[in-house]
Amino acid sequence: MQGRIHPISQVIHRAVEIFNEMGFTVAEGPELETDYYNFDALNIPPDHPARDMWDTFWIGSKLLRTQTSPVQIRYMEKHRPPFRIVAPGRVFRREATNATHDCQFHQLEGLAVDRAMTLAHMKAFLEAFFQKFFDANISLRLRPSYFPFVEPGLELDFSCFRCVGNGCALCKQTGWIEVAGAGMVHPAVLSAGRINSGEWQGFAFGMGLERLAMLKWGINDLRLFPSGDLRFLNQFIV
Ligand code: 2NM
Repeated sequence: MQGRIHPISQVIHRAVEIFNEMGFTVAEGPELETDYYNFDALNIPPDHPARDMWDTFWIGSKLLRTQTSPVQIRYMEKHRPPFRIVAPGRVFRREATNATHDCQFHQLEGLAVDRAMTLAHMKAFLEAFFQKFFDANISLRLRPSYFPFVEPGLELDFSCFRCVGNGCALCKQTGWIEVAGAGMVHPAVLSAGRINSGEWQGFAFGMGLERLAMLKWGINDLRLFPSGDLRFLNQFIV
C-alpha cells in the first residue's frame, strides 16, 4: 500500500507555493510556547480581557500556542524589514470538539512589513491567493473586527465561488464566506519585535487551514482530518 500526503499537508504545500510566488518566505517556531510570545508580545498583557478570546492548554509554566503569531514575533526579533513571511502550523485551543471546531487545528498566518505596506496591498495579495487556491474568480470583502495585535482589525469574507454571490447552502444564502482575520500590525507588536513603528508598518492575517480544505473539497466535518481513517485519507491521492 502506497503512502499519501495528508490533505492538510497538501493545503500547506499549495498555500506556501502561492505565497512564495508573491515574495513570502516560510517561518516556523515551537508549538510549546511561553506566555510572553503567545500573549504579552502580541499586546495581550496578563490581566487583559482579550486573553479570554483563546482558551489555552497550559503545561506547567508553558502553553500550547493558540495561534502561529508567536512565530512572527520571533522572526521580527531576528530580521530587519522589509520582509514578507507566512507561518503555517499546528495550533491548540482548549475547546469542545464538534464538526467545525477542534482543540487542535492548523493555521497559516502572514506578515508583511515595509515602509508603506497597506491594507490595499493585503487585499490584492489575498485576492490573488484565494483565486489561485480555489482556481475561481474570487473577490474579498473587509469587515471591521477586533484582535488585540492589530489596529484596525478586520474579518475577511470572500465571494462564494459555488453560487458566485447569488446565495447557496455553502455561503448560507449570503453570497459571502468568512475565511480569515487580519489587520494592520499594532505598533506595540512591532515594538515587541524590535521594529521601529515610526519607520515601518505592516499587515498581518490568519486563516484556518482545515476550513480552507473543507471549502476546497466539500468536507463537512473537520474531525475527519486527524482521524487517521483510511476511507477518508485515501480520497486525497496527489
Ligand atoms: C489573525 C488576525 C489578525 C496576526 C498578527 C500577527 C503578528 F504577529 F504579526 F502581529 N500575526 N498574525 C493576525 C492578525 C492573525 O488571525 C485570525
